[in-house]
Amino acid sequence: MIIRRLSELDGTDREVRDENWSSRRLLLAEDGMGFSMHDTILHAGTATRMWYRHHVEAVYCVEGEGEIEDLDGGETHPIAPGTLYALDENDRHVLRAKTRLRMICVFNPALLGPETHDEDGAYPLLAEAEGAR
Ligand code: 9YT
Repeated sequence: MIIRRLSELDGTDREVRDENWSSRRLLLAEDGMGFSMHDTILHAGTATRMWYRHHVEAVYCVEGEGEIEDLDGGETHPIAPGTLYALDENDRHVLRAKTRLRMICVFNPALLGPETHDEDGAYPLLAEAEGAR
C-alpha cells in the first residue's frame, strides 16, 4: 500500500512547474498503478493549449472556475467544482482558468515524472512508460 501526502511533495522532483501551472505528481509510473495521478494548480487568468497525443487524461475540478474549449469539436464547456472532462480521443483543447483552478488529473500511460509540454502541448511518451502496466 502506498500512503502519500501532498505536503510531502513540496520542493521535490514530483512538483513540476510550468509557466501556467504547477503539477504535484502523487502517483507516477514507478508506483506501478498503470496510471499517474496529479493534483494540478492552473494559475488564474491563464489559457493553456494542450494536445495529449500519446496519453488519455481524465481531469476532475475540485476548486475554481474556468472553461475548456474543444478544438476539434468546437464547443466550449464551463468548468467548476464537480466537473470532469475526459480526453478519450486525444482531443486538442484549451483550458482557461478564470480563477485559480485545482484539478485532479489521471494519465494513462502513467507519466514517469519530469514531463512538461512540448510545442504542441503534448507530453512525450517516455521509453519506460511503454513497458509500465
Ligand atoms: C489540467 C491540465 O491538464 N493541466 C496541465 C498539467 C497536467 N495535467 C499535469 O501534468 O498535471
